[in-house]
Amino acid sequence: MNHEALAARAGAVLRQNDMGVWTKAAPSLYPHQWSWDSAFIAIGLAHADTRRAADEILCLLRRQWTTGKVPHIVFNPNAPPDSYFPGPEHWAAAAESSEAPPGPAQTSGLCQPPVHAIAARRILEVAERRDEGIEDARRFLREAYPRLLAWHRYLATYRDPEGSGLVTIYHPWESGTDNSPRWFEALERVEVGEGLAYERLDLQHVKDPSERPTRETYDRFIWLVELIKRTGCDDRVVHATSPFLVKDVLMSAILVRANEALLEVAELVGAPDEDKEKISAWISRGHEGLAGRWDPDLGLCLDYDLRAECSLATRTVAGLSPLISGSGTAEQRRTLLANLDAAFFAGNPKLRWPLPPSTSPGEPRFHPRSYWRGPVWPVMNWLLWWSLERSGEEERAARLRLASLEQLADGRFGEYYEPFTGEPLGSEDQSWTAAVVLDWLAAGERRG
Ligand code: 9WN
Repeated sequence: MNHEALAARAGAVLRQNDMGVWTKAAPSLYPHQWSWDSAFIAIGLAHADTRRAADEILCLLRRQWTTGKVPHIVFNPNAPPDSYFPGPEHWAAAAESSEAPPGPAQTSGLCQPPVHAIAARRILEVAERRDEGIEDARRFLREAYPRLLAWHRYLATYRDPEGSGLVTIYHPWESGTDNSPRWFEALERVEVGEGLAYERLDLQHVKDPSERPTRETYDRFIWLVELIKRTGCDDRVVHATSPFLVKDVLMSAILVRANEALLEVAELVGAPDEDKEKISAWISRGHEGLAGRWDPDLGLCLDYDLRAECSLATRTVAGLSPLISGSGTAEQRRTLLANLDAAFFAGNPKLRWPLPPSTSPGEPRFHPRSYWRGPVWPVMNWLLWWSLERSGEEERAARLRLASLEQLADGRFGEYYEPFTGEPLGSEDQSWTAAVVLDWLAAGERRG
């Protein structure tokens, strides 16, 4: 497809999944609003309609918990009851928390990576570039700012009581890279209790079960949800009791960039100086935290298991996190860039396109079809591209963008891609894939 046809097709996918003021993550596999998906979706939507993009973010932020947590799923009240598990019925106990939005279960009790402030900032940027809807975008930022600040404060406090600059997750679903071998050892330590009975619905939506997590992994996912629900989704109790408690470097790196965006928003909306000082302190702390997770042997950044008190050493794209946050020394940066291009990542000669697989093909748990265990994810490439551009790596960023557009040129907008054959896997017409295509195409137009 040429770029014009690709843009039209991406726009059509977003319209097809559009629910008015929010967008389904995928037509049937994911019938609800997912947190970080919506942030990427807003970035894509902004190129067609900045107002609609702003609504996407606001709709999610209006379901924020009183602690500041932005939930990982906002449920679609009209989704068929057997369309996604665990759905609102399963999270009903979470809705009873006094911190949850009032009324029947509207959200899950987890959260996901905080891409939202990056998206919010970008909405105004696009409005200014198009010279259209600027006042409206500024109004949106004024409305979103206090909620975004509360969200980041939640991550800096409840999710980092140690003040380490690193975000703690309670469940692999919170990382957004659920099935990644990053979590394998920590998950293996979780003992599934008695009486776990549930029916998986995800396998009805994919052709090949190997594209989804195994039964053993899913049991642990659902068991962890069960334990979190038993605490009433109380952060302090989860911290004290959960068998799975991990410092996530990718989420922490995204938070650094999101705090940078929030700082710009704070400036734009005339926020008080103490807010800006706080946000700046979060940024410095984030860089320090990530620096502390550098592994000189692997030349990557590693997650940390708070329960087992050890690093989780696996080569996944999350290891490249300092490239996303712009952290680390110049030498570490050179090492990371060399590793990105190395044969164990995007430089593998067998790859269909030179794009980093979610897990290095050199890892024993690498699987080319299973989600997050090998396939290439366009949204991860968007994050890398966007950050590389920001840190002056324009040429490398341009290569990543062009290879990504080639990968997506068939207009099927897979959720993820088999790294060697380029086959789209998981869901097709995945909203965030269409959204990042729109942003990449717009970046090409800017360059003429
Ligand atoms: C669980 C919606 C979400 C993404 C995640 C991706 C996948 C859900 C699932 O789909 O996770 O949240 O059921 O597999 O891993 O990153 O936000 O697209």
